[in-house]
Amino acid sequence: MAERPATGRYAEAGPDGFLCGFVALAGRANVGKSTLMNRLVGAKVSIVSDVPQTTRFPVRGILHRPGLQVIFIDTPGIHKPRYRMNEEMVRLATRVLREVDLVTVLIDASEGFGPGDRFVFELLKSARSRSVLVLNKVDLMSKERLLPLIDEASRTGLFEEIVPLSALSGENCDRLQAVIADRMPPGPPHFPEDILTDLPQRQAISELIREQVFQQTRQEVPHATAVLIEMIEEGENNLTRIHATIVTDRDSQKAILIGEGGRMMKAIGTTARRSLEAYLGSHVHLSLWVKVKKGWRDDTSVLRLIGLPPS
Ligand SMILES: Nc1nc2c(ncn2[C@@H]2O[C@H](COP(=O)(O)OP(=O)(O)OP(=O)(O)O)[C@@H](O)[C@H]2O)c(=O)[nH]1
Ligand SMILES: [Mg+2]
Repeated sequence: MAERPATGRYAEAGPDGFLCGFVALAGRANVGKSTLMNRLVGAKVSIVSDVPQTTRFPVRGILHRPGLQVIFIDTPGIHKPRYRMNEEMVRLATRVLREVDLVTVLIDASEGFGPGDRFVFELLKSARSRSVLVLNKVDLMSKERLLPLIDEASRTGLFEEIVPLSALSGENCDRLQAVIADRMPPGPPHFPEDILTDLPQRQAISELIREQVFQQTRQEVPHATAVLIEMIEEGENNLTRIHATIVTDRDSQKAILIGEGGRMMKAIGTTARRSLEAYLGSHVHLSLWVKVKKGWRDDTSVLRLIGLPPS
């Protein structure tokens, strides 16, 4: 494990003074919240794709350092909801802002501030939580373009610190970790040291399959898709059998998900199986079925099954 940094509250906490706190990662969709959480925790905890609205419910990832525990909460991207599902996603993300010790707001610095970011700032104001700003994706831009962004962000008066970084390459992520550590309150750890997330196994499995749908399909298809786990069976010879249903909204989307001669299903199944094997540490036999359930994004019984219980 890393040594304590040489300066700041974290270093001053002393050998017996444990710090433990909750930190939300918030921002509009696709700015890199899940990538950053995985980077900070040092493990793949939350799924990532280049499709906006990948994360659908808050996912916790836990950082362990000597004398410090940070419970990060990766939240769904804030966006304009068109379905009940999206209303619940935004509601959960907004609620988390008020429940944490610190909010880390992300923007995609390569795109600059947009109306979506400003809307997030308004939510942050109402939440009245302490906050820091991350200017993410600096690997995609020249450093000269950073200064005006830092100026504009400081003028909002909302942030205690502004940290430019790249969640993807890891550049300057240690700086953010130090900024966060110095703002954690004293308190005992909430989780044992070997726990990196409290996401239940069933949900983690469903997420890893959904990640492949998001990475391999385009346009409306990923948004119109959910993954329901029907069966997980640990068999002999270190083999886990998993049956999952991919639910989608329309026949045309089902056809895309299956693909010509079943090609898309096969591609999703093969990559999902590999990531499930890495996650479970066993061989996996994965059976996938596609089912059309029109209007499922407004159906609270389905939403409950995918971790979005109605408010
Ligand atoms: N170049 C670059 N790409 C990044 C960086 N961070 C994230 N990305 C990419 O941005 C896309 C979105 O990343 P996510 O981590 O899923 O973003 P998110 O904010 O969690 O998105 P939602 O869950 O949809 O709200 C992915 O393709 C990432 O690989 C970065 O620092 N640099
Ligand atoms: Mg995400």
